[in-house]
Amino acid sequence: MGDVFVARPLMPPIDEYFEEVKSIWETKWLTNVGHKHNELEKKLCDFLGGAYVGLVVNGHAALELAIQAYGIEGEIITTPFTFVSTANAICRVGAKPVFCDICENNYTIDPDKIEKLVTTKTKAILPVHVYGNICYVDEIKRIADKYGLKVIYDAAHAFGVRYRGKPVSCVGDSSCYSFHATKVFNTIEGGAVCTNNYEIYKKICVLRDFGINGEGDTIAIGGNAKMNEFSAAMGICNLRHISDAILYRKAMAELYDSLLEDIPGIRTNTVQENVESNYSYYPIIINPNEYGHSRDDLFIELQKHDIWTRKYFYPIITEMPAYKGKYECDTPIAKSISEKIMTLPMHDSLSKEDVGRICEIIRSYYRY
Ligand code: T4K
Repeated sequence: MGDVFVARPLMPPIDEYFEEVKSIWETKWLTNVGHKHNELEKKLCDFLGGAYVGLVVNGHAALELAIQAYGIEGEIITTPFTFVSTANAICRVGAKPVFCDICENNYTIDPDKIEKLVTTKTKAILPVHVYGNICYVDEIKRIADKYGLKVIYDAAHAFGVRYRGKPVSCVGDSSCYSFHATKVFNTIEGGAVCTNNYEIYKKICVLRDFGINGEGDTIAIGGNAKMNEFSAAMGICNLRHISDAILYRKAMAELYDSLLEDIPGIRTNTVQENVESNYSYYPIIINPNEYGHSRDDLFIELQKHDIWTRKYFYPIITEMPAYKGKYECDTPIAKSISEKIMTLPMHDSLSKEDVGRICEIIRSYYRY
């Protein structure tokens, strides 16, 4: 039996990719907003349901550029239960992250705890959709409207997720996607800001290209965050297969659910009402008192069988050396979840047999 990884990239048949990149040899146009780039932006507008999609070099750049495009320099309310990129983006553009706790049931920001963190310096909320679960978007909108705050979603885990029948990128002011190799949809490395605001889209375009608006017209201090043509071609190909890939993930998630449901101390994820998930990740919570082992024990046990799970997200950001002691943080639920959570392998190369074997190891290890 070979290694089973937590994630594997979605890859089109190699001939399909060759066919797609052939024209690059004719045009010799490799980067700087080429044909493939523009084609992918258009196709993603349709898929993500936003009026504008600004492609960038990765999901982290999408976050930094979105915050910069809104000119936010004050406090931004987010959660410590996310990939470190979220908080790094806030800090690196000169804003201050204010950490809010999450909900026990879906691991996203707890809207009941946001309001008491709002101060005169608060400029935005940056909630994070996690694993394919979405934030309480309606409650977040109500709070943002009440205090005049922008809402920029970290939608790195939410590509293809739909809420009440519409792509989830339709909520909030902007949604930032990651198209990293390990994500549901990838452009090898890549990302995008999806927005309905033309001014913001234009700012993203300028900021990703050194701040250049046209020849001799540098209007902002931007960096280089442009997506190259090979990445865009990968995206064009992968977009043709994404619906099948998500359906396959759904089937694997349902298989996990059925095989894990009666193991004491193992809690699986529940797909939310009115949400079509993308099954980005398959998180489980391990309750050591009932299961007989901690999350860390199970992590090692699975490794012994070449099953490579991940502790997404452990530790919480405020416990990382770069952040510890620098920010006030009253987030007991996030801390407790981060100590009990593990994401099991979930991708479109996972076989039913892999899932069966993983669940059998988890079952046999119960109180062993
Ligand atoms: N916001 C959130 C909420 C995010 O989760 C992320 C990224 C971002 C923002 C920032 O987006 P990007 O700037 O990355 O676009 C990974 C990814 O690097 C990162 O994209 C992701 N989140 C994070 C949650 O996970 P690692 O260090 O855990 O990944 P790595 O390299 O260990 O890969 C995991 C598994 O995937 C490996 O065991 C094998 C497999 N793999 C990986 C790669 C890179 C492959 O099979 N092929 C590959 O090419 O960070």
